[in-house]
Amino acid sequence: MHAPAMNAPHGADDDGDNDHGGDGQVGIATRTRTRPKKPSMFKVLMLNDDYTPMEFVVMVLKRFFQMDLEQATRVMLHVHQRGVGVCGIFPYEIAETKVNQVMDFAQQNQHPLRCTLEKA
Ligand code: TYC
Repeated sequence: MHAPAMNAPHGADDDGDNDHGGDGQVGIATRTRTRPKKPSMFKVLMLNDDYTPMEFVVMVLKRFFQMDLEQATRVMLHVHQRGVGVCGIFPYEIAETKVNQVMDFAQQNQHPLRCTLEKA
């Protein structure tokens, strides 16, 4: 979806001199957003590898994505079988934080587990 351009007042004459209408009066854009723009969402994806223990992946999904044992096991097996799976969908900064937390935790435990972001 394309958001309407902000700060382009009606009557702009596009001749680049900022005096919309050519009458010599210079103005500034005054329109502001009333509704906050909803943040774009990002999928956090877990990637399969041959070495990370299944139990570790389940622990990660429980710890960082608030899944219960059953959910975490289902997602882990999906990733194991299909190569990639969605852990959750979040605003960018939260998604990025989760990826960093998972990568740090995997590294601390010397597992090659990887996690990435993708625009939802
Ligand atoms: N494939 C791993 C194994 O057989 C388990 C695994 C599942 C690893 C999911 C990573 O994201 C992953 N031990």
